[in-house]
Amino acid sequence: MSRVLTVGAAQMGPIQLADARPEVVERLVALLRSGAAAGCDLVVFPELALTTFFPRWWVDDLADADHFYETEMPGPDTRPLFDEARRLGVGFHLGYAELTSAGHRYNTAILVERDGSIVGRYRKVHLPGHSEHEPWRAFQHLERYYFEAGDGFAVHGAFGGVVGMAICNDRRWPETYRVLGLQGCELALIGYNTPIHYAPDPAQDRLQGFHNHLVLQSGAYQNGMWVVGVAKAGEEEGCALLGESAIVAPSGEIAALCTTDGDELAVAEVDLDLCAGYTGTLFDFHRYRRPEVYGRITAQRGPEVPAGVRAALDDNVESTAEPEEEGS
Ligand code: ING
Repeated sequence: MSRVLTVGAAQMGPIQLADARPEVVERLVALLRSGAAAGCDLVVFPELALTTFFPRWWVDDLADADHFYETEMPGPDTRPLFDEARRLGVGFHLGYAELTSAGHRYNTAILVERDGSIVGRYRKVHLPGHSEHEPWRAFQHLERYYFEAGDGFAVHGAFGGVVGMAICNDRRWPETYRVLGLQGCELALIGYNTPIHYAPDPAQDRLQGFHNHLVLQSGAYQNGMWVVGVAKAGEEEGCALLGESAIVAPSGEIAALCTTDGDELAVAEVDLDLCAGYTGTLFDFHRYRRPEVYGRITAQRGPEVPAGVRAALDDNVESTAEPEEEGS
Protein backbone atom coordinates (compact mmCIF):
# COMPACT_ATOMS: atom_id res chain seq x y z
CA MET A 1 0.00 0.00 0.00
CA SER A 2 1.67 3.25 -1.09
CA ARG A 3 2.20 5.94 1.52
CA VAL A 4 0.81 9.04 -0.15
CA LEU A 5 0.60 12.23 1.93
CA THR A 6 -1.13 15.38 0.79
CA VAL A 7 1.23 18.19 1.74
CA GLY A 8 0.63 21.95 1.56
CA ALA A 9 3.46 24.47 1.30
CA ALA A 10 1.87 27.39 3.17
CA GLN A 11 3.85 30.38 2.01
CA MET A 12 3.31 33.61 3.93
CA GLY A 13 3.45 37.15 2.66
CA PRO A 14 5.31 39.73 4.73
CA ILE A 15 4.79 40.18 8.48
CA GLN A 16 5.31 43.82 9.38
CA LEU A 17 6.68 44.99 12.69
CA ALA A 18 3.25 46.27 13.73
CA ASP A 19 1.48 42.97 12.95
CA ALA A 20 0.48 41.51 16.29
CA ARG A 21 0.67 37.77 16.87
CA PRO A 22 -3.12 37.22 17.00
CA GLU A 23 -3.43 38.73 13.49
CA VAL A 24 -0.56 36.57 12.25
CA VAL A 25 -2.05 33.43 13.81
CA GLU A 26 -5.34 34.21 12.07
CA ARG A 27 -3.46 34.12 8.76
CA LEU A 28 -1.87 30.80 9.73
CA VAL A 29 -5.28 29.36 10.70
CA ALA A 30 -6.73 30.52 7.35
CA LEU A 31 -3.92 28.74 5.49
CA LEU A 32 -4.43 25.65 7.65
CA ARG A 33 -8.15 25.64 6.77
CA SER A 34 -7.30 26.00 3.07
CA GLY A 35 -5.01 23.02 3.49
CA ALA A 36 -7.75 20.99 5.18
CA ALA A 37 -10.15 21.91 2.36
CA ALA A 38 -7.54 20.67 -0.13
CA GLY A 39 -7.25 17.39 1.76
CA CYS A 40 -3.84 18.09 3.32
CA ASP A 41 -2.44 15.80 5.99
CA LEU A 42 0.39 18.27 6.67
CA VAL A 43 0.72 22.05 6.19
CA VAL A 44 4.24 23.54 6.20
CA PHE A 45 4.68 27.12 7.43
CA PRO A 46 7.89 29.19 6.97
CA GLU A 47 10.82 30.08 9.21
CA LEU A 48 10.04 32.71 11.90
CA ALA A 49 6.37 32.54 10.91
CA LEU A 50 5.05 34.50 13.91
CA THR A 51 7.01 37.73 13.57
CA THR A 52 8.74 39.98 11.13
CA PHE A 53 12.35 38.95 10.36
CA PHE A 54 13.71 40.94 13.31
CA PRO A 55 17.42 40.03 12.80
CA ARG A 56 17.37 42.78 10.15
CA TRP A 57 17.71 45.29 13.03
CA TRP A 58 20.32 45.84 15.76
CA VAL A 59 19.31 46.38 19.38
CA ASP A 60 21.91 47.28 21.99
CA ASP A 61 20.25 45.16 24.67
CA LEU A 62 19.03 41.68 23.65
CA ALA A 63 16.27 41.98 26.25
CA ASP A 64 14.70 44.63 23.99
CA ALA A 65 14.11 41.83 21.45
CA ASP A 66 12.56 39.38 23.92
CA HIS A 67 9.05 40.11 22.63
CA PHE A 68 9.98 38.51 19.30
CA TYR A 69 10.57 35.14 21.00
CA GLU A 70 8.16 32.43 22.22
CA THR A 71 8.76 31.27 25.78
CA GLU A 72 6.16 28.50 25.52
CA MET A 73 4.82 26.47 22.62
CA PRO A 74 1.91 26.45 22.34
CA GLY A 75 1.43 29.71 24.18
CA PRO A 76 -1.72 31.84 24.52
CA ASP A 77 -1.29 33.34 21.04
CA THR A 78 -0.46 30.08 19.25
CA ARG A 79 -2.93 27.76 20.98
CA PRO A 80 -5.71 28.64 18.48
CA LEU A 81 -3.50 27.19 15.74
CA PHE A 82 -2.95 23.95 17.64
CA ASP A 83 -6.65 23.69 18.53
CA GLU A 84 -7.75 24.21 14.92
CA ALA A 85 -5.17 21.71 13.66
CA ARG A 86 -6.48 19.07 16.05
CA ARG A 87 -10.10 19.88 15.14
CA LEU A 88 -9.31 19.55 11.43
CA GLY A 89 -6.99 16.55 11.84
CA VAL A 90 -4.21 18.35 9.95
CA GLY A 91 -0.58 18.41 11.12
CA PHE A 92 1.78 21.33 10.60
CA HIS A 93 5.37 22.58 10.68
CA LEU A 94 6.02 26.00 12.24
CA GLY A 95 9.13 28.13 12.48
CA TYR A 96 9.56 30.63 15.31
CA ALA A 97 12.09 32.30 17.61
CA GLU A 98 12.53 30.28 20.83
CA LEU A 99 13.64 31.67 24.21
CA THR A 100 14.20 28.84 26.70
CA SER A 101 13.69 29.06 30.48
CA ALA A 102 17.48 28.90 30.78
CA GLY A 103 17.77 32.01 28.58
CA HIS A 104 19.00 30.30 25.41
CA ARG A 105 17.77 31.71 22.10
CA TYR A 106 17.22 29.57 19.00
CA ASN A 107 15.79 29.84 15.49
CA THR A 108 13.44 26.90 15.92
CA ALA A 109 10.94 24.77 14.01
CA ILE A 110 8.48 22.19 15.29
CA LEU A 111 6.59 19.31 13.71
CA VAL A 112 3.01 18.86 14.98
CA GLU A 113 1.07 15.67 14.22
CA ARG A 114 -2.61 15.54 13.27
CA ASP A 115 -3.65 15.11 16.91
CA GLY A 116 -1.98 18.42 17.80
CA SER A 117 1.01 16.83 19.57
CA ILE A 118 4.54 18.17 19.00
CA VAL A 119 6.54 15.21 17.66
CA GLY A 120 9.74 17.00 16.71
CA ARG A 121 11.75 20.15 17.33
CA TYR A 122 14.75 21.46 15.40
CA ARG A 123 17.07 24.38 16.14
CA LYS A 124 18.85 25.97 13.19
CA VAL A 125 22.46 24.86 12.71
CA HIS A 126 23.76 27.15 9.93
CA LEU A 127 23.29 30.69 11.26
CA PRO A 128 24.09 33.09 8.42
CA GLY A 129 25.08 36.73 8.66
CA HIS A 130 27.02 38.41 11.42
CA SER A 131 26.98 39.05 15.17
CA GLU A 132 27.96 42.74 15.42
CA HIS A 133 26.17 45.85 14.10
CA GLU A 134 27.46 46.58 10.58
CA PRO A 135 26.19 50.04 9.63
CA TRP A 136 27.47 49.73 6.04
CA ARG A 137 24.59 47.36 5.26
CA ALA A 138 21.17 48.55 3.98
CA PHE A 139 19.76 46.17 6.62
CA GLN A 140 21.36 43.81 9.11
CA HIS A 141 21.35 40.00 9.10
CA LEU A 142 22.14 39.40 12.76
CA GLU A 143 21.16 35.75 13.25
CA ARG A 144 24.50 35.13 14.99
CA TYR A 145 23.59 37.86 17.50
CA TYR A 146 20.02 36.75 18.17
CA PHE A 147 20.39 32.96 18.07
CA GLU A 148 22.66 30.14 19.22
CA ALA A 149 23.25 27.26 16.82
CA GLY A 150 21.36 24.03 17.29
CA ASP A 151 23.12 20.73 17.80
CA GLY A 152 22.26 18.81 14.65
CA PHE A 153 19.68 17.30 12.34
CA ALA A 154 17.26 14.57 13.43
CA VAL A 155 14.41 12.61 11.90
CA HIS A 156 11.02 11.78 13.35
CA GLY A 157 8.59 8.91 12.68
CA ALA A 158 5.46 10.84 11.73
CA PHE A 159 2.75 11.00 9.05
CA GLY A 160 3.51 7.38 8.16
CA GLY A 161 7.09 8.14 7.17
CA VAL A 162 10.45 9.54 8.25
CA VAL A 163 10.36 13.34 8.48
CA GLY A 164 13.25 15.77 9.03
CA MET A 165 13.57 19.52 9.43
CA ALA A 166 16.08 22.20 8.51
CA ILE A 167 15.83 26.00 8.38
CA CYS A 168 16.66 28.48 5.63
CA ASN A 169 20.46 28.77 5.31
CA ASP A 170 20.72 25.06 6.20
CA ARG A 171 19.20 24.33 2.75
CA ARG A 172 22.29 25.74 1.01
CA TRP A 173 24.62 23.18 2.57
CA PRO A 174 24.76 19.64 1.10
CA GLU A 175 25.58 18.25 4.55
CA THR A 176 22.06 19.13 5.69
CA TYR A 177 20.38 16.73 3.27
CA ARG A 178 23.07 14.04 3.52
CA VAL A 179 22.97 13.94 7.35
CA LEU A 180 19.16 13.68 7.18
CA GLY A 181 19.38 11.17 4.32
CA LEU A 182 21.81 8.94 6.24
CA GLN A 183 19.13 8.79 8.94
CA GLY A 184 16.55 7.63 6.38
CA CYS A 185 14.73 10.93 5.91
CA GLU A 186 11.98 10.74 3.28
CA LEU A 187 10.51 14.23 3.68
CA ALA A 188 12.55 17.32 4.66
CA LEU A 189 10.64 20.45 5.74
CA ILE A 190 12.54 23.74 5.35
CA GLY A 191 11.13 27.20 6.03
CA TYR A 192 13.04 30.27 4.83
CA ASN A 193 13.17 34.07 5.04
CA THR A 194 15.53 35.03 2.21
CA PRO A 195 16.23 38.69 1.44
CA ILE A 196 16.73 39.25 -2.29
CA HIS A 197 19.62 41.63 -1.56
CA TYR A 198 22.79 39.90 -0.34
CA ALA A 199 25.03 42.70 0.97
CA PRO A 200 28.40 40.87 0.88
CA ASP A 201 27.94 40.12 -2.87
CA PRO A 202 25.04 42.00 -4.57
CA ALA A 203 25.83 40.16 -7.82
CA GLN A 204 23.96 37.25 -6.23
CA ASP A 205 20.72 39.26 -5.85
CA ARG A 206 19.43 38.37 -9.33
CA LEU A 207 20.23 34.69 -8.68
CA GLN A 208 18.28 34.25 -5.42
CA GLY A 209 15.43 32.37 -7.05
CA PHE A 210 17.78 30.19 -9.09
CA HIS A 211 19.95 29.38 -6.06
CA ASN A 212 16.90 28.59 -3.95
CA HIS A 213 15.52 25.97 -6.31
CA LEU A 214 19.03 24.76 -7.19
CA VAL A 215 19.72 23.70 -3.61
CA LEU A 216 16.22 22.35 -2.89
CA GLN A 217 16.21 20.25 -6.07
CA SER A 218 19.79 18.97 -5.78
CA GLY A 219 19.31 18.16 -2.09
CA ALA A 220 16.16 16.19 -2.91
CA TYR A 221 17.65 14.29 -5.85
CA GLN A 222 21.09 13.50 -4.38
CA ASN A 223 19.52 12.07 -1.24
CA GLY A 224 16.33 10.56 -2.65
CA MET A 225 13.95 12.57 -0.49
CA TRP A 226 11.02 14.93 -0.81
CA VAL A 227 11.94 18.53 0.10
CA VAL A 228 9.39 21.21 0.98
CA GLY A 229 10.81 24.75 0.93
CA VAL A 230 8.41 27.41 2.24
CA ALA A 231 9.01 31.17 2.19
CA LYS A 232 7.97 34.17 4.14
CA ALA A 233 7.85 36.40 1.03
CA GLY A 234 7.21 39.93 -0.19
CA GLU A 235 8.16 43.39 0.98
CA GLU A 236 8.72 43.15 4.74
CA GLU A 237 9.64 46.50 6.39
CA GLY A 238 11.19 47.69 3.16
CA CYS A 239 13.15 44.47 2.62
CA ALA A 240 12.19 42.30 -0.36
CA LEU A 241 11.99 38.61 0.57
CA LEU A 242 12.08 35.76 -1.97
CA GLY A 243 8.93 33.69 -2.51
CA GLU A 244 8.92 30.73 -4.94
CA SER A 245 8.03 28.16 -2.28
CA ALA A 246 8.21 24.67 -3.74
CA ILE A 247 7.55 21.02 -3.08
CA VAL A 248 10.33 18.97 -4.72
CA ALA A 249 10.15 15.24 -5.46
CA PRO A 250 13.07 12.78 -4.99
CA SER A 251 13.52 13.04 -8.77
CA GLY A 252 14.41 16.70 -8.28
CA GLU A 253 11.26 17.78 -10.11
CA ILE A 254 9.16 20.60 -8.71
CA ALA A 255 5.76 19.05 -7.86
CA ALA A 256 4.13 22.27 -6.58
CA LEU A 257 5.15 25.92 -6.73
CA CYS A 258 3.89 29.20 -5.29
CA THR A 259 3.60 31.94 -7.90
CA THR A 260 2.81 34.98 -5.73
CA ASP A 261 4.62 36.83 -2.96
CA GLY A 262 1.70 36.58 -0.54
CA ASP A 263 -0.10 34.04 1.64
CA GLU A 264 -0.47 31.13 -0.75
CA LEU A 265 -0.91 27.38 -0.45
CA ALA A 266 0.73 25.05 -2.99
CA VAL A 267 -0.35 21.40 -2.65
CA ALA A 268 1.23 18.16 -3.87
CA GLU A 269 0.56 14.45 -3.46
CA VAL A 270 3.74 13.24 -1.76
CA ASP A 271 4.30 9.54 -2.39
CA LEU A 272 6.94 8.60 0.17
CA ASP A 273 7.56 5.29 -1.60
CA LEU A 274 9.10 7.16 -4.54
CA CYS A 275 12.19 7.74 -2.36
CA ALA A 276 13.24 4.09 -2.66
CA GLY A 277 13.55 4.53 -6.44
CA TYR A 278 16.64 6.63 -5.64
CA THR A 279 17.88 5.50 -2.23
CA GLY A 280 17.68 1.86 -3.30
CA THR A 281 19.48 2.41 -6.60
CA LEU A 282 21.53 5.46 -7.67
CA PHE A 283 21.98 6.76 -4.11
CA ASP A 284 22.20 3.54 -2.17
CA PHE A 285 24.44 4.96 0.58
CA HIS A 286 25.29 1.60 2.06
CA ARG A 287 26.39 0.24 -1.33
CA TYR A 288 28.38 3.24 -2.61
CA ARG A 289 29.62 5.15 0.40
CA ARG A 290 31.91 2.26 1.38
CA PRO A 291 33.96 3.06 4.55
CA GLU A 292 37.17 1.65 3.06
CA VAL A 293 36.87 4.18 0.22
CA TYR A 294 35.12 7.03 2.00
CA GLY A 295 37.41 6.84 4.99
CA ARG A 296 40.30 7.91 2.77
CA ILE A 297 38.29 10.54 0.86
CA THR A 298 36.63 12.15 3.86
CA ALA A 299 39.92 12.17 5.76
CA GLN A 300 41.27 14.73 3.31
CA ARG A 301 41.80 18.15 4.85
CA GLY A 302 41.21 20.54 1.95
CA PRO A 303 42.71 20.48 -1.55
CA GLU A 304 46.35 19.34 -1.87
CA VAL A 305 47.71 22.29 -3.86
CA PRO A 306 51.23 21.66 -5.31
CA ALA A 307 53.84 23.92 -3.61
CA GLY A 308 54.63 25.89 -6.79
CA VAL A 309 50.93 26.64 -7.40
CA ARG A 310 50.45 27.61 -3.76
CA ALA A 311 53.37 30.11 -3.99
CA ALA A 312 51.84 31.67 -7.13
CA LEU A 313 48.46 31.94 -5.40
CA ASP A 314 50.00 33.58 -2.32
CA ASP A 315 51.77 36.18 -4.50
CA ASN A 316 48.49 37.14 -6.19
CA VAL A 317 46.29 37.52 -3.10
CA GLU A 318 44.81 41.06 -2.93
CA SER A 319 42.63 42.49 -0.15
CA THR A 320 38.94 42.38 -1.04
CA ALA A 321 36.35 45.15 -0.55
CA GLU A 322 33.87 44.89 2.31
CA PRO A 323 34.71 42.70 5.30
CA GLU A 324 33.73 39.11 4.65
CA GLU A 325 30.47 38.06 6.31
CA GLU A 326 31.46 36.30 9.51
CA GLY A 327 31.28 32.58 9.11
CA SER A 328 28.85 32.74 6.18
N1 ING B 1 18.37 33.78 5.17
C1 ING B 1 19.17 33.70 4.03
C2 ING B 1 19.28 32.31 3.41
O1 ING B 1 20.21 31.56 3.63
C3 ING B 1 21.04 34.56 2.83
C4 ING B 1 20.53 34.32 4.22
C5 ING B 1 20.36 35.45 2.01
C6 ING B 1 22.12 33.86 2.37
C7 ING B 1 20.82 35.64 0.69
C8 ING B 1 22.59 34.04 1.07
C9 ING B 1 21.94 34.94 0.22
O2 ING B 1 18.39 32.05 2.62
C10 ING B 1 18.32 33.00 6.28
N2 ING B 1 17.39 33.36 7.19
O3 ING B 1 19.08 32.06 6.46
